[in-house]
Amino acid sequence: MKREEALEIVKKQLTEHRYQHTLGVMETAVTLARKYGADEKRAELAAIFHDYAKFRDKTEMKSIIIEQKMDKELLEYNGELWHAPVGAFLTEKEAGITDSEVLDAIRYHTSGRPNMTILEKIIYLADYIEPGRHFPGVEEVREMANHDLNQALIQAVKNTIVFLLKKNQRIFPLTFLTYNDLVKKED
Ligand code: DGI
Ligand code: FE
Ligand code: FE
Ligand code: FE
Repeated sequence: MKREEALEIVKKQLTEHRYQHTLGVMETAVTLARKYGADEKRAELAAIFHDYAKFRDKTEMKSIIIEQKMDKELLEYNGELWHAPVGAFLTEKEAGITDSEVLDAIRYHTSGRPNMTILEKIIYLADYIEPGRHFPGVEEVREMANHDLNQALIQAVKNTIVFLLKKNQRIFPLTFLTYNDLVKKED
């Protein structure tokens, strides 16, 4: 699918602010893909669709998680986690994207997972550091992303966990598994 067509599809699903975020993720993901040797077209497509389901009704997302036999544990955790796996499902169903690497990058963009592909890492990181993001620590991760994809990713996952802990939010187990897996590989 061409970039313009993909953007047209997601624009209808998003607020203007979220659409601008998506454009930022797209540009950042393509830059990272070029730098770290991932497929630039896949990075572009995954970035465009990564938040496709962000504003879906929570009841609809819950039904999809159950009907599609996704991890039911998701339902015990913050609903903000749901748009990633539901987004992968709807990107295939509604937009006809069937590339499993692209769909997995969408599916795991919020939690990560152990043994992430380069494409998955790039989408997670691009989502975190795109130019529209302004939160403490983001500049450090941007700088790290210029040198070392894995180090930058560890820092982004770590910051996310600490941010959630400070808000007394529960951490989805897959988020911890992602962190442990990345740190283990640095030993
Ligand atoms: O959709 P975005 O805002 O661009 O970013 P995202 O998909 O990476 O994250 C969405 C939200 O999910 C964000 O507020 C942080 C939250 N989140 C990520 N991992 C976890 C989590 N929330 C909980 N409760 N537990 C997690 O493990
Ligand atoms: Fe997201
Ligand atoms: Fe996002
Ligand atoms: Fe530098």
